[in-house]
Amino acid sequence: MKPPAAPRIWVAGHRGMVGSAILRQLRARGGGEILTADRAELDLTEQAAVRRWLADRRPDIVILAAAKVGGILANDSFPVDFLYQNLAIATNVIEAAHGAGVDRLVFLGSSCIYPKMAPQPIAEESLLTGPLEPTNEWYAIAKIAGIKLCQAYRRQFGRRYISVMPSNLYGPNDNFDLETSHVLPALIRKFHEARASGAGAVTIWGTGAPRREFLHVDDLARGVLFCMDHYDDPEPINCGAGDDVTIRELAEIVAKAVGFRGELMFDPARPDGTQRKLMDSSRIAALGFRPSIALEEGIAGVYRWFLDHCSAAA
Ligand code: GFB
Repeated sequence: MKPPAAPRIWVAGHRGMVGSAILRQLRARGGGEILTADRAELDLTEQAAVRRWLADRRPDIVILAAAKVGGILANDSFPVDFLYQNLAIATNVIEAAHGAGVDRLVFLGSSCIYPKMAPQPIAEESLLTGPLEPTNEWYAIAKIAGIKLCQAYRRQFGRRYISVMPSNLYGPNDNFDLETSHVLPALIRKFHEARASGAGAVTIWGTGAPRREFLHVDDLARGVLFCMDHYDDPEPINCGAGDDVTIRELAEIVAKAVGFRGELMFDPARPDGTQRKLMDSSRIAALGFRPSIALEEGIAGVYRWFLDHCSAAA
């Protein structure tokens, strides 16, 4: 069954970095109706509430961008939050979408679903071929369960539910809290504060040697809508930038964007996490999608966003 030309699309998690970027893309392209629900109106970890909300609103398409997310330290420190909340959100929304007759759903995962030692760049076929990276296995297990649930609804009920796997993401509306954030917003804030206070050095977690692939969230949002329109297979589909940098290289780029000229120190007592998780995004490229925002350009834009929205609190 094809979705109608002007579909009703529910973006679950529309206040987050990913959901808000998807909302911007949907609004830019127009047509159809966009549904959202604030947390006060709908708690996605409450099954009965999610069932009621979906049965009442009956969207044609669900984009599941809601998740409990955080950087390496948050993932490692709060295993219950990352496993339970993400499992609950995925199972509640996917089950209730099916119950409400939703035929099309896009589930968002993460590159950390792939085994720690997967061959690089990591193809979709690597899923469940080896042990996970321990610092984020709780989150990864919940995301793998979400992928499998989409596959199960497809197999048992013929639902056209798909899963998109983003690489590490960055962009507006990110979390800039130094304890719970991902590396890129943390570095923006650390360099900004060091420049403002005249500090001569900034300490970066780990050795600086791990490599990460960073995709701007606006590119991801375009990729998600592209997959919604053009992808309909059970296997997850990777959506990454196509290249990666070391954390040291990332720090140099961020320091330059922020105008910090002091020393970069590394703290090996902090976890590095996996050494590399560059994804193979050739499947989505073959369908016709390519990201367009270069890392330097994207970081400069996010720093402007940070100055406009967060620097007073920083
Ligand atoms: O971004 P991040 O927390 O996520 O860390 P992961 C990436 C790398 O940056 C690690 C280093 O090697 C960190 O040690 N790093 C250096 C820092 N300085 C900092 C800092 O100030 N803050 C942070 N956070 N890192 C997450 C997973 O893994 O990636 C999630 O925990 C999710 O499950 C997400 O998949 C995309 O790439 O290590």
